[in-house]
Amino acid sequence: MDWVRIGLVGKPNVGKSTFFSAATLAKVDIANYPFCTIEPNVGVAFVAARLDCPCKDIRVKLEAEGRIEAVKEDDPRKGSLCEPRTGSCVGHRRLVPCFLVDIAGLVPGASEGRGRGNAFLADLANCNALIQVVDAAGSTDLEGNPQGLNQPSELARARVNEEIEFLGHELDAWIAGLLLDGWSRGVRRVQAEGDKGLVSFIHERLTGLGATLQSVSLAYDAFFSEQSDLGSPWDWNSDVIAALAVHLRTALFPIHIAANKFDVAPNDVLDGVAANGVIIPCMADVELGLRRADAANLIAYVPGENDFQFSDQSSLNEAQMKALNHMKERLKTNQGTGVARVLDTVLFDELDHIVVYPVQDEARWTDGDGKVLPDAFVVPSGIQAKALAFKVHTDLGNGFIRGVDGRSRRVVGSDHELQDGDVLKIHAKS
Ligand SMILES: Nc1nc2c(ncn2[C@@H]2O[C@H](COP(=O)(O)OP(=O)(O)O)[C@@H](O)[C@H]2O)c(=O)[nH]1
Ligand SMILES: [Mg+2]
Repeated sequence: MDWVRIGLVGKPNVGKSTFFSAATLAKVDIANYPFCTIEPNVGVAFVAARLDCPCKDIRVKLEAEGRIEAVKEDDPRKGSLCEPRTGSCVGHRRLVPCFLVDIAGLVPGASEGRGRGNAFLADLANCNALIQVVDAAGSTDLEGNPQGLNQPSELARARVNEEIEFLGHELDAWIAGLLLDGWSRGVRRVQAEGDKGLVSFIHERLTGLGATLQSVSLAYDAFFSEQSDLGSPWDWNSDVIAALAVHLRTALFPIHIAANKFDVAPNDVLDGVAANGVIIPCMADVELGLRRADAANLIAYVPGENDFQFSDQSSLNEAQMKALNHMKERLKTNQGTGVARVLDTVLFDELDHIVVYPVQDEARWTDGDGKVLPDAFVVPSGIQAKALAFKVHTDLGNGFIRGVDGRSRRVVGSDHELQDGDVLKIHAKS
């Protein structure tokens, strides 16, 4: 089971744990996944697939054939017909899982082993993407000490920029450290192979961080075109290696920003703030409050939306009513809390993933037990049929014969590229 892993990182007191709690509030039964040990700072967040669940197609067909009735007003599933093994589906809005990691311990000098040191950096390395939670209100200093709310926007903006730079510098220093260790000796060893040898040497050094040869190669080219009179790589001093590390870091770690505490931040705080990933305003504690109120049946709130409905106003006391009305207003002005939006953007746009539905019966879209569309896999866009088969089961990958597209019923080969929302049957030798 390789679910996408997204790390939440940032200085103390910005709202990482609040974001984590809000996004992972729904409990998920990990017992179904015996190989999945889960650490306390790792949770499962559910993200809505961008396209309707294919159970909508099933409903449309069955209704047209007069085999089922139209959706009833009071249907709790709002028409969904699938039986998700993990996650849920209401109104054909299919929720798919990803891991979220609350990575504490970003302190100045982490790359030199301060704070949690290498444990902190190892957490980062195991993530497919990072979201840096920053305090958009500028209400805390770099160590997380409270500085008061209602900061002027120039100061808040300066603090946000400082936070973003700070994480970048830590990662640069960490990468530079990995390169510097045994650099001249290692580089001499590959000198006969020229630039190509150098790139694969760097790649070898950084594979633990999830570096690909392609990303290292691009970063190296960008670095190389910027420098003049480089001389022999084994003579490069630590400044040159640090410059190389900056290019490698931006290629390896796009850092997406959740500009948190936006409810108390100056409106224009993000003007001119730049990151090497997306920047999305967030209100993690509003999200947490709403999800809790929804779980307690006080309101009906769908994460990502910019409004909610009261369930039974008479059951609310005055304080609850006031707090919820306040959140209602915040939701409207900010167009949602931003929590679902940042996860959606990172998973589907930045990581470029899609959701596909492997089935065993290409006509009924069921598994071997007759369950309808039980699995929704979050996979890289353009994944080939055989690679998907391997994700379902190693035996299915090894024995791959052909696939059948669930909609067109066409036979597809091992290199057939899947599209978002595809349903696929895989035939394999057993
Ligand atoms: N105003 C406001 N406060 C928030 C928000 N998110 C978190 N906080 C508060 O910020 C403080 C630190 O939050 P926490 O999640 O523990 O931060 P962490 O140290 O980064 O894990 C807590 O008092 C939270 O209630 C937000 O969106 N708006
Ligand atoms: Mg925390």
